Amino acid sequence: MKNTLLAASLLALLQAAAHGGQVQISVTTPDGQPAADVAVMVHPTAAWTAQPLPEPVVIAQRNIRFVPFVTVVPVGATVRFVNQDRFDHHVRSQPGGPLGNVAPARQFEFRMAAAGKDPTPADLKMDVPGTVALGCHLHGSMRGHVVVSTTPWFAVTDDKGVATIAGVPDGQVELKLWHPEQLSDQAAIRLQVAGSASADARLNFAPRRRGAAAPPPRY
Ligand SMILES: [Cu+2]
Repeated sequence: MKNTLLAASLLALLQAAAHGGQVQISVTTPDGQPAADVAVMVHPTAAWTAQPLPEPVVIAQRNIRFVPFVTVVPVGATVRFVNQDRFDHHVRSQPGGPLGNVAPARQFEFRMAAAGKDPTPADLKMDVPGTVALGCHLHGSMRGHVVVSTTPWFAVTDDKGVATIAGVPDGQVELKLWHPEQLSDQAAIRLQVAGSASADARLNFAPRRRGAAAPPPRY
């Protein structure tokens, strides 16, 4: 009986180690509203084991928008652009930041044929860490963002301002936050992960509201 219990708890420990911890962060604006579209990257303080690269990460062109608006990929991953609109797009990287002075981590430009015509997806390997603002030559209002992360643990906050990151190794971690409109870096947050951990954060600026009624921000 004792041995069975011991074996069971050992197994639980091993499983916890294999799956890692879960980090949840809740991000608000300076006036306490939920902050969506915040990229959250979890950097363990200790060295970590390299993680396998994900399958190509899809950014759709849908209804004259990039979907999702903010995409995070680990460095070395492939981003796949897929045009789901019935007209062409002409995707390009462009300078980012509210002042338009942040050089894209990778420069590219390509025409995407309309869906149904010749919907060949365009694959791009993101091998330089940083950020890339996305635009379209044909539709000036189209905006999107890619964060190329040096850590494999990340997520983007949802409409409730919440991001959940699974599989984080136990131990001390630093959370780094990024929002496309930020002028200066957000304060890093230190956390101790032991199975799970949660944190609250407040942006150091008020992002413009983005929704169905409001046009995407223009820089
Ligand atoms: Cu377009």
